[in-house]
Amino acid sequence: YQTRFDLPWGWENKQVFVRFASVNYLAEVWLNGVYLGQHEGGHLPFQFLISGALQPEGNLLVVRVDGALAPDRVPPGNVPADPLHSFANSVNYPPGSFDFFPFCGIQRPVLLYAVAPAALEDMTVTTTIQGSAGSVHVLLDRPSGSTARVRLQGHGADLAAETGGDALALDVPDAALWAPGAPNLYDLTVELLRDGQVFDRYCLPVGIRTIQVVGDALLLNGQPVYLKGFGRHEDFPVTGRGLVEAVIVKDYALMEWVGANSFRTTHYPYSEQMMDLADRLGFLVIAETPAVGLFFAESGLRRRLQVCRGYVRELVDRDKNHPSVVMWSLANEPHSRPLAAVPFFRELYDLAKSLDDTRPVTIVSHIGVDDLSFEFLDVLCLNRYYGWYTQSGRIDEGLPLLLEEIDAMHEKFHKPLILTEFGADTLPGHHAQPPEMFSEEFQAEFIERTIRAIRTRPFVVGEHVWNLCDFKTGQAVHRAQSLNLKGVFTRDRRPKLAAHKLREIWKE
Ligand code: GCB
Repeated sequence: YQTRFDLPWGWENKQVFVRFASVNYLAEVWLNGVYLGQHEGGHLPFQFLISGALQPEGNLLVVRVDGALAPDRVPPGNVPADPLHSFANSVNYPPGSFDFFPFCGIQRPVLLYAVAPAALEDMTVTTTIQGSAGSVHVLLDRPSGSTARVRLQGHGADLAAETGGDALALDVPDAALWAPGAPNLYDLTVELLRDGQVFDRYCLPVGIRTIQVVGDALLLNGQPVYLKGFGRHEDFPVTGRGLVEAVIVKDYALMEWVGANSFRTTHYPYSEQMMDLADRLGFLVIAETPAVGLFFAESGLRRRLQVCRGYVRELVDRDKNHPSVVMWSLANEPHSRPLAAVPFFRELYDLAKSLDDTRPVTIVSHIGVDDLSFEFLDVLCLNRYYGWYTQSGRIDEGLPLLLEEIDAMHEKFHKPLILTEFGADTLPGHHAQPPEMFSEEFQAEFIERTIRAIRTRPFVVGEHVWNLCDFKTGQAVHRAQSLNLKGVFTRDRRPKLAAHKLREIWKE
């Protein structure tokens, strides 16, 4: 990819950066023939300081993108047939070890931005609650010799404080807490001053809320919370994974219509536009790294771990200030049985906790009770397809197995459990009575009965249907039209019967 641009007027004495919101998979970047660097992995932002390489006019920005699928990349692809990695043995083309199309390229905006010569580097905002009061804790990474002035406004509050240090707290009496259904946000403004002059300013919406795991309960603002929602994909006809803001707005409208309060960013971090709206609309988000389809054969393992460490850092860095984000998911369906997986995830878990000790950390598993990483992870997340991939067509046989399995997990680990995937492929317009696989009736019944069954277990704290919409995937014998058809909406966002059924249940 290449493009030319002129330096905007007035930017001569500033630090100018070029920022890529997502390039999948490996990006190498040049400006005016000067190599700026590279970034590995899609769905997370990166930037380069380009002041030194800029000219006033006709700057040439060049990006080379390498989207090859390889076993030592994350997510992996072209994995040699290996007993440790079941997906590699199925026929999937292109050969990703995951079930979605490996769209590559520049998928989100590329922006130039300019900041003051010495600027605020970073800020971390966390919140606590005591009775009806809330506290907003602000941690600043800023140039020395400056003073920070912090102001919090909204919901009748107008609070201010100044510090020469790095940290301060603002106490908000009678705080308007953030929650689904009441996504109250305050406006936080941070100004940096030197000799009484403001030289940098940053604004951030802040939601006051807490999230905790206590025993086998998940508590939002100290009260049990239940997640109703979906896994989803950034996927749309024609544009693939390229950002389309209208689709984001549409998807939120559909999720609100159906009564969802939550989603997981399956299987990679979603766009920043999506995350901003989650704060504003009041959705609880499980934010997932791009680590899907991990396998633990020795070859390439250290490298995959290094890449995953980078993803955890970059994800927490990007999304830590979103009140909507209530949990980090380190990976989806790692092939975790080999013992090598345990130290691998222990390292990632410790890293995530060291970066953010305010949110629960999990992985989303298809191993279940034998997944030893659940010993230290905070929440049990399970993907299950009894009645679909196994006991096909026999919901009656599948449901007792599901209950037996989640009971065993609870018995062993005593932690809250979310059924993070369940669903059935469905051809829109195909009907059957009695319900049979691929009919709209089967999907609606499958979803309803699964929900009613798991809700009999008090340790279950959430249900995420797979998937919000049908989505493009690789070619495979079980993927007609190269689509995964488990959407309760079609790929062009029309409801199937199951969407109406969910709306009944979730609005009950
Ligand atoms: C899963 C995966 C998801 C797939 C889904 C399916 O367990 O996490 O990526 O798309 O199953 O439909 O097979």
